Order: sequence, then structure tokens, then C-alpha cells
Amino acid sequence: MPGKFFEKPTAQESDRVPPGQYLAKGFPVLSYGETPQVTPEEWIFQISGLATSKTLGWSEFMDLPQHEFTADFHCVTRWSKLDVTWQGVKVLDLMELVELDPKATHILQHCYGGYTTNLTLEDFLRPENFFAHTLENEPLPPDHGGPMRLVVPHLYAWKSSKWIKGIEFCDREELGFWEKNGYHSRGEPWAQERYAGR
Ligand SMILES: Nc1nc2c(c(=O)[nH]1)N[C@H]1C(S)=C(S)[C@@H](COP(=O)(O)O)O[C@H]1N2
Ligand SMILES: [Mo]
Repeated sequence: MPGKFFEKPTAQESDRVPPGQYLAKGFPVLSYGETPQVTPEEWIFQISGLATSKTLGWSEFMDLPQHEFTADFHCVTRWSKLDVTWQGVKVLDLMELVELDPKATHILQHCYGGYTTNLTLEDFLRPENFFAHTLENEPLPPDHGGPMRLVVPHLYAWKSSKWIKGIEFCDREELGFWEKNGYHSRGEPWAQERYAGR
């Protein structure tokens, strides 16, 4: 597939590119549907389901510890991008504010615009996962999920919700949008978990 939009990884990069993936030039936008327009002032984040319910606004999120992150990004449509730099808040720092019901085993991410995607609690509570509001030192552009998105680097990027507006804690797997449409429930790129049942 190398050509105008893709390039072959160099030898050093190639062991960081999962099987069946090509390196994208630039940072493609991949959205199902329109980009919701949400300002930071309007943005609200809701914890729901099997946890003490809680609503946070932008300033409460900004009061959490802020970090820089560098992470590789793998879209199931076969493009990857290495070393994307972001700023934001660690999932584990947000979770300090959340009282979980011990019955919670899974989560569902909810977004402005209606997109959803599921994770096991274990995949969600990894130390490298973060909420991002800044991409390459600029406010996260709306097309890339601004004002806020989740980034889950160890799974295909459809697990990294743009325009995130909440996390619902569940006691079983509730499939999200792509997972209901045939995508794998976990989506681990090194194992090529692209489609359900394969
Ligand atoms: N809300 C929402 N989040 C989403 C999507 C979407 O359509 N809506 N697409 C997913 C997919 S398939 C990918 S590859 C990445 C793309 O992120 P990007 O557009 O910033 O490259 O976002 C993911 N998060
Ligand atoms: Mo994707």
C-alpha cells in the first residue's frame, strides 16, 4: 500500500509497526459521522453505572495532574502513526476521584455525537491510558476529537473515543458502535484482533 499517503517503515521503525499496518504520512482523520462542535466551556464529563455518579467540567479536569504523552496510534483500516505527542490527564489520576462498585468489570465510553466503544476494566485501568486535550502542542482539533478524547495506546484506535463525554461502568461486556457492527471486542493490534470471531 505504500504511495502517496503511506510509507514503508524504516528498519528501526518496523518492529514497532504491527502486522498488516502501514505508516501514514500526516495524521488522517477517521470519524463516523459529523464532527460535534463542543467548546471546553460546554464540555461535561459524566461517570455513570457501577460507580458513584459524578460530573466534571473542564476546569475540574484541568485541576488534575497534567502530563505529556508519546504514543503510537494504530487504526484497524491499516494505517499507523508512531510517536504522536499529546498532553492531558492519566486515566488512573481521574480514577482517584471515582468510587467503583466492586461488581464493575467492563466500561463503555460515551461520546458527543453518540459514538460508543467498550473495554474491559483491566484494559481501561492501564497506567499509559490518558485523556488528551492537546495534540502536538496545539489544542486538540475538533476533527481529532477536541476538546477531549481518550487515548488507549495498546489497542486499535477505534477504542480511543473522540469527543468523549463519559464513562459507564458495567458488570458485563456491553458492545460499542463498531463492536456491534462486527469488530473485535478487544482490538489488540499485535494479535490483529480486527473482526469478531477471528
Ligand atoms: N467519537 C468517535 N471516536 C472515534 C471515532 C469516531 O468515529 N467517533 N473513530 C475511531 C477510529 S476508527 C479511529 S482510527 C480514531 C481516529 O482518530 P483520528 O481521527 O484522530 O485519527 O478515532 C476513533 N474514535
Ligand atoms: Mo480506525
